[in-house]
Amino acid sequence: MKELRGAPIASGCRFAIVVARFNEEITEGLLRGAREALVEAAVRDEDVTIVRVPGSFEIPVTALRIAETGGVDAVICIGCLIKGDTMHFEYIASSACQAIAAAAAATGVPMALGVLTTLTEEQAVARASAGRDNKGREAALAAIEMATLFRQLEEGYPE
Ligand code: DLZ
Repeated sequence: MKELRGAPIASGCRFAIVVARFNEEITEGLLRGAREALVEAAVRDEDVTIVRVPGSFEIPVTALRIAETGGVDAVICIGCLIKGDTMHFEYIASSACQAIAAAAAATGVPMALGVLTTLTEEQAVARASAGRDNKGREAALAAIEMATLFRQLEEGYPE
């Protein structure tokens, strides 16, 4: 029996982080969490590209375009939708999340979901604060695990 799993160290892997500017104070907190996780995984700064977009609605097409270039092992998607802020909350949240999943499936490049969908700003602040529960950090950890797993798949199954 063979068992494959991702590794906690991802040196040599390349990542893009697509960050929405809408609700910027929150998304910057998520970005900090993601960057810290990448540093802890020994990912070099030059292997990380941060791409800023207007809002969460623009994340999927940007992630798709980046993945199509073939230059990254995984894309970390960061955004924040707060229910009170928009009557379109459900539309943007579900279309953005579904389109990110579709982009990952279409390109074969792992895309980690670090898009918050919260009922209140307090909930968003809690999820973007420094610490191990930061959702940007959690998204980056998923991206690291998937990137290192897919590197193993590309190398072929070990005998
Ligand atoms: C327009 C809008 C609204 C009202 N609310 C949010 C939000 O809570 N979070 C977010 O990331 N983006 C929001 N946007 C912007 C849209 O994502 C998008 O950038 C615009 O509709 C332009 O296409």
